[in-house]
Amino acid sequence: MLRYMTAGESHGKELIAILDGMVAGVAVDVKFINADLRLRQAGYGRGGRMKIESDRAEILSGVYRGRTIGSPIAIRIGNKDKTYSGMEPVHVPRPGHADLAGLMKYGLDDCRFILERASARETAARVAAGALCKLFLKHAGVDIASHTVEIGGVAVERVPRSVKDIRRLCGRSSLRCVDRGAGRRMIAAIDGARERGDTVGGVFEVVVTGVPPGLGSHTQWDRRLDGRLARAIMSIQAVKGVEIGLGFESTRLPGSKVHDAILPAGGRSSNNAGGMEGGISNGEDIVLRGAMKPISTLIEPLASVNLNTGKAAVAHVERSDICAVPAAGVVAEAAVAFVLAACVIDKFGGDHVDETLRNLKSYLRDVRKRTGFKV
Ligand code: EPS
Repeated sequence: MLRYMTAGESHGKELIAILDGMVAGVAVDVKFINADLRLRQAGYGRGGRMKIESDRAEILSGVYRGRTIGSPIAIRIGNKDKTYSGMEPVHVPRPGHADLAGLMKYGLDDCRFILERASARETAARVAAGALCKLFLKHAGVDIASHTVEIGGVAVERVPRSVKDIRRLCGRSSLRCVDRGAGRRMIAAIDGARERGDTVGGVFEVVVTGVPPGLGSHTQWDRRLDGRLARAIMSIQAVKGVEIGLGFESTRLPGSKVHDAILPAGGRSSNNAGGMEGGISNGEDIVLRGAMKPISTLIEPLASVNLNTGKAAVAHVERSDICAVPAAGVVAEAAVAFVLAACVIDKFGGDHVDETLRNLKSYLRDVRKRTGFKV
């Protein structure tokens, strides 16, 4: 069973990710992990913290001579801003953050004890664990990319449907957006929010290619791949919605326009299902979207209450981002990579990646024989 866990506070000493259950023999390229960490830090609209940090993964265990050895993999990412212990207590919770709900739950009186862990800084550790899962998935021919489809109400007018197109069309876009015109309008929306002391949210899309059919299962709610992916995306800080394939749009169309006809040689006439039917991957690309609310820390803060005095007060303000949608896309790639790696290991087993791949190949051979489809 593959699992992972993270530890660390936003302004504490460091972040830690532990990935347990990864098979042996996976080639680990720290540069690849660091490239994802860099991407997570990027994107127009990020705040001052990203100018301070330069996130790098240090692998502490589970990798020997550049390959996994089957034991738990601990990864460390140091914080440059480790000012936690010297920070002022926060008594006015920020609407939209975990501050108030967390204080009520944990019986504490300083919002900092909640916000330090609730912060999206934690996603750096998730990205590192997810990058390791991507390296495993590479062996199986699975490739993942993300791009920004909407920010502050400005949406792209064209959507790439392949990982290759995403990589080609995103080019040097600071928003990782394939539509240049829309990208410029998104930047204007972020600038406008900054001038008003406000923030903006948006939507990112993740596309996965090379997914073998048969991951997940229709037989039990918690084995359904769509459910597992939706949970993973929804668990990313500030995400308020997840769509798979055509998503909510499919409710506005008749069945004849929604379902993807099956072609005689295999493949589909369309991919509105987003690569999953009945909670099982069907061999098409997985396509899903996450909706991110605007960051909750506002320079022009909303009304709140000072929990020490019980009196009305404006919410606490601290350094934050205006928009982090492109970064959320990178985090979502990691979240998806983890779920897919876990499902591949569930289905094909093995303790060494060669064993997993042998099982995968023999299964695909069998599917080809039984269906005549190219899988
Ligand atoms: C983040 C680090 C944080 C924030 C942001 C994401 O750093 P700091 O609080 O020191 O500025 O920039 O966190 C949030 C948006 C949030 O809501 O907590 C990071 O590394 O991604």
